[in-house]
Amino acid sequence: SRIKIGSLVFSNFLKYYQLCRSAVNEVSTRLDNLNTDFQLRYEHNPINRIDERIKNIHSLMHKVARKGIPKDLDMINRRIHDIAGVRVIVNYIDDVYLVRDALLAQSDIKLIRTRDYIKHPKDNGYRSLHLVVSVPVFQTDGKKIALVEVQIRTMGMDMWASLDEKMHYQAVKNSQAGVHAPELEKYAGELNSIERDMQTIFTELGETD
Ligand code: 0O2
Repeated sequence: SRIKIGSLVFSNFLKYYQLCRSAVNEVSTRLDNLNTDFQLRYEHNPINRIDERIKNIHSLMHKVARKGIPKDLDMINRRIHDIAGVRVIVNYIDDVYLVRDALLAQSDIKLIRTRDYIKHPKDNGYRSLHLVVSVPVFQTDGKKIALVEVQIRTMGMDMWASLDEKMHYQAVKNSQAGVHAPELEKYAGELNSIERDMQTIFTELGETD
């Protein structure tokens, strides 16, 4: 039980990861329930897909080193908020904020931080709404509070982000960073414009129902 990752005791680390896993399950279940409820009440599913992920230890340690964070669970917990991650892919742009509001309306979920890369896209064209929320998790020894990063984005934003990620990975492998960056930035804008037009049609159809 004294096996260590750097200076972190492995068994403590496992417990921490288990807390993050439970927090992801908690948030994901709540989102799934909200989606079903939206369907029953308004005949509209805002959520297309939910992806869950726990940051792997390699990428966590990379981030810890990059940010110069001491290898201490308390410090890691305080400074890194995306170990537990839930990505919500929604159908239309307005659904991003519909899902955000419905989640934050739950009295035991607290908003810790918002980064709205939809209202303020990154220079490369990346769009997505990032929330860090705290959520209660019930363990055998009582209630714990855990942080979860919730990324909410449309299908177009998600398609763009996955291509961007793949290109980034390829570029690192072939040392060709940024070759397609201008095209990608242009496509991000075009996708956004198409999704805004689709939103307009969807809203109009709803008004004439
Ligand atoms: P992975 O593999 O998804 O975990 P912070 O330290 O949290 O204050 P950080 O980490 O830059 O600052 O947080 P931010 O801006 O909220 O974004 C972190 C995550 O958003 C990334 O996680 C990506 O998932 C996603 N993301 C942000 N910018 C981009 C981008 O330009 N392109 C793509 N494809 N995704 C982006 P990780 O940790 O990088 O990776």
